[in-house]
Amino acid sequence: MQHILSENDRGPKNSFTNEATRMLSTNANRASEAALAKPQLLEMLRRMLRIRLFDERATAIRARLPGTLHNSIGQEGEIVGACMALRDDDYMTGNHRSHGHPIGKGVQLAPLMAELFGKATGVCRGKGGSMHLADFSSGSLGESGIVGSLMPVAVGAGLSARLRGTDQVCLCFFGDGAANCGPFHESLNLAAIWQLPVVFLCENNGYALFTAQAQTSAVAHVADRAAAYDMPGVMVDGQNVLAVHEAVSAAVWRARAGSGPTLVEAKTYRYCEHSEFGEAVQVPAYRSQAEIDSWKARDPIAMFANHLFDTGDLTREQENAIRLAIQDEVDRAVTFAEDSPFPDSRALREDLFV
Ligand SMILES: Cc1ncc(C[n+]2csc(CCOP(=O)(O)OP(=O)(O)O)c2C)c(N)n1
Ligand SMILES: [Mg+2]
Repeated sequence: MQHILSENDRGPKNSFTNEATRMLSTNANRASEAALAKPQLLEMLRRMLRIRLFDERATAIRARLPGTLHNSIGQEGEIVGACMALRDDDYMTGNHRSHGHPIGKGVQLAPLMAELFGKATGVCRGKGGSMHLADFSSGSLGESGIVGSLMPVAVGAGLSARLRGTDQVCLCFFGDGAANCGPFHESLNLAAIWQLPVVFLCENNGYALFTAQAQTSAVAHVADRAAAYDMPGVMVDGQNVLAVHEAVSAAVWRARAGSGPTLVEAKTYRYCEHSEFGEAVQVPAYRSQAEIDSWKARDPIAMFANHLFDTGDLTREQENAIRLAIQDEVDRAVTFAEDSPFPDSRALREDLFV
């Protein structure tokens, strides 16, 4: 088992703190930069901003969208760092926090927003909504409201690649809460036994709903569980997009080479509440403002932009121009969704397996 963080830097058991992950940043920046050219670095920034601005807008208009939605604001670094370690023809599975993953994988904003509106022009023709969307054309195999349910699907995608003789890899996103569900154990075990090309990426944002990970896990770190499945377990600072890219690139390379799965745990944080409803929902006091502020002080987008300012790869004017262009993309996505029709009732029985 490999830990990027040393024993001392990982913090005491049962303490979820960003202190533990701070050490990683400097070295990871250097190593990952060596592999990334400037256009890729700027694309990383673009994709992180796309997730942030898309989810901010979706959250702002949540009352107009059917059902609830779960945003990924604060988690953009781990999503983009992981997705950009993939090839376009690789696969990806997600969960209920469901917009960032497809955006990271390259899904267009307009059909994604239309899906949230339930419109016929959506990626699933309006039948998936926020939580159950997929876009096979980009390798996004699905998002799902049933916690842990897509982990076996990721294993199946890995098995499919093996049987078809391709060198495709499947990246499997799941939360710290899902790590306590049966499908986590079954999926890691089977992927390890068959040495399948799957990268398990735990987005450890510290909480499942209102419950801290420390209260529900016997071990302090999800990555520690890799030992039980005889696969590498790697912890990484999820707020550092380059660190995540480096860790997941190594895991993807290993999977593609036929050496089997890896468990990567990205320590991250969600800024907003678990989910967004149209109406006010009573939230118990389960975390402090000081904790939220400490994570916001290490915002993945701001940290990466500052890094690019330092290296001379980006100016503040360029960052502003990128931000405005993406804001425009989001505006156009909302207009596209608003102007699109709802699915025809005759389409109700299409796309179903009966
Ligand atoms: C099988 C199952 N059990 C419980 C739930 C209720 N539920 C929805 S989201 C959630 C928390 C998931 O936490 P985590 O996996 O850490 O993801 P996060 O929301 O933190 O991104 C729970 C318990 C569910 N949807 N499915
Ligand atoms: Mg969580």
